[in-house]
Amino acid sequence: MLVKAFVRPPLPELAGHVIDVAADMGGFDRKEIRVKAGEPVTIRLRSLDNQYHTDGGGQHQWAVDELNVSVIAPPLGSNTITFTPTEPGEYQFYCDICCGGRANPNMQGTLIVEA
Ligand SMILES: [Cu+2]
Repeated sequence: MLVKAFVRPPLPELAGHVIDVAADMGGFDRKEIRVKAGEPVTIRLRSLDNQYHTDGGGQHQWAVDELNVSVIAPPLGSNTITFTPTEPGEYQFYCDICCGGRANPNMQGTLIVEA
């Protein structure tokens, strides 16, 4: 637990509408993300796992098939993707890299695009 606290320095400020999502082998730190249709949003995905994880090598993914969006965070690092959802609705986001991939209920959540 202590180690985890030490490897989480704050991330720099980014312009625009940024939603921070963190992932480790236990899953995403948020199961639901709400965004507005027609407004650009940046997902900043952070992996809290190091490269010694045998399953996925510490990488995690945040992907939504219907929106053609996928970003992969490196071990103990972050990566961003910016997109503009156009169709209101509920979409499943998931990671397909680590333990069980998208079949793992912890490694998925719901992106809600509001009108
Ligand atoms: Cu993952």
